[in-house]
Amino acid sequence: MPRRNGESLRIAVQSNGRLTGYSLELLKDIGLEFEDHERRLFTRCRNFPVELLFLRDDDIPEYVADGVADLGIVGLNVIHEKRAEVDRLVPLGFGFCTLTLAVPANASIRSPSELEGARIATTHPVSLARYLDEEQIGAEIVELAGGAEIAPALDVADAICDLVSTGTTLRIHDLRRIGDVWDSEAWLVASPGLDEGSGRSALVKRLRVRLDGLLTARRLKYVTLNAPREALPRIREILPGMRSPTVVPLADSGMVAVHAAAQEEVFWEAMERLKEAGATEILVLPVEKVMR
Ligand code: PRT
Ligand code: ZN
Repeated sequence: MPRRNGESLRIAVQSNGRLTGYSLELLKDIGLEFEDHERRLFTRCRNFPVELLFLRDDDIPEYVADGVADLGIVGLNVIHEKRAEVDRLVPLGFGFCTLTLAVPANASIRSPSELEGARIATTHPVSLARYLDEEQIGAEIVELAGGAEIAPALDVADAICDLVSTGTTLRIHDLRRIGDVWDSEAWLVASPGLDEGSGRSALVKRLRVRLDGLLTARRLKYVTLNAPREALPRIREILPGMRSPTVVPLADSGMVAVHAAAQEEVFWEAMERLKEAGATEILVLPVEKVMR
């Protein structure tokens, strides 16, 4: 790995997996320009003092905890599992999954409390052990490197504890969910050793402002419509998240154009109600960036 350039930030990203595409897109959306060189170990950003380090997701918490990387993008499940001492900065809105307990569909077990004495196959032994301890369930943990979903069919285990997102894998293997351990998503995490007031912590602050702007923008919609002036109170009831709209009189007497950012998703139902209230030419536009 190239020597560390003193004042540049190093961000650890999964090199090749479920989080990679989302992570790189996020970094590009907050203005970082880089080539990913098929995600070789290391790349430098062209327009910002940032270096990206491409790693297996399992290694990211430790690299960030040790300060080899200043920031990392990794699933909460891996942070729990590695018991890594990292600061959690921002949940990123992707990589959603749930660590779930499941049994063969025809098993008699209906709830986690009935797992007493059972063998549970998992790739998340630390998280499972903590859960069983908290719930006071005496079960045996069968630790696997992967493929927990086939363990019951091979009679290696009576139940599994694995990540689930769509539920397709459980269905394909004829497994039934009996309970959840916790929910996970990808987080931006930081090294606890990052000095306040140092050049690097100033860079982290800049990136966080951009990230907050991006994540806020994804929730915002920009709404424009024309309406009779007297319909304005009703329109504000239909779009409660609309803050201080701009209202401009139109040449047509009594009609106004309304422009506003709405803090919420604007669904078809809301648009239908706006139309009923007298609004026309209703446009709902995505917002790309925000800075307040
Ligand atoms: O090579 P490397 O070690 O970096 O990658 P990896 O193979 O360990 O991880 P990867 O790329 O599969 O997942 C990276 C992260 O994505 C995980 O740590 C989670 O935070 C998150 N994530 C989100 C998931 C899933 N959804 C997920 N469904 N990780 C794994 N799965 C697996 C699950 O283990 C099961 O085998 O997908 C299967 C179930 O999916 P469904 O959709 O059929 O329910
Ligand atoms: Zn992994």
